[in-house]
Amino acid sequence: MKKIRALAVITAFAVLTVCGTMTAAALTDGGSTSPDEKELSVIGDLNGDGKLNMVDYGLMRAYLAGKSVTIDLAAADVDNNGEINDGDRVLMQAYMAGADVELK
Ligand SMILES: [Ca+2]
Ligand SMILES: [Ca+2]
Repeated sequence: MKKIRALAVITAFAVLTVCGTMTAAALTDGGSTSPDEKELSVIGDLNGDGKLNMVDYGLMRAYLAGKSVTIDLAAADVDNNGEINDGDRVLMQAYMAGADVELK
């Protein structure tokens, strides 16, 4: 019996830990802001909600895949080379991962 109870406690702890981590991750993702934000147009803010996050990255991927999505084309050109391509997507990804990259 003791073994079973110990297993139940460990399982409960594991579930709580996973749930807690997921909640923290969701909160962090939703509230992410960048010190480089500009007032009028946030670079990389493809959906115009004022933040650059996974939603924008998802839109970028969809756009590059040729899907019909509405994005802010000026904000999508994060390396400011005049075109929107995989380089911009990679830069967005690196930026969100916390890499020391500059969005223009
Ligand atoms: Ca956004
Ligand atoms: Ca570009």
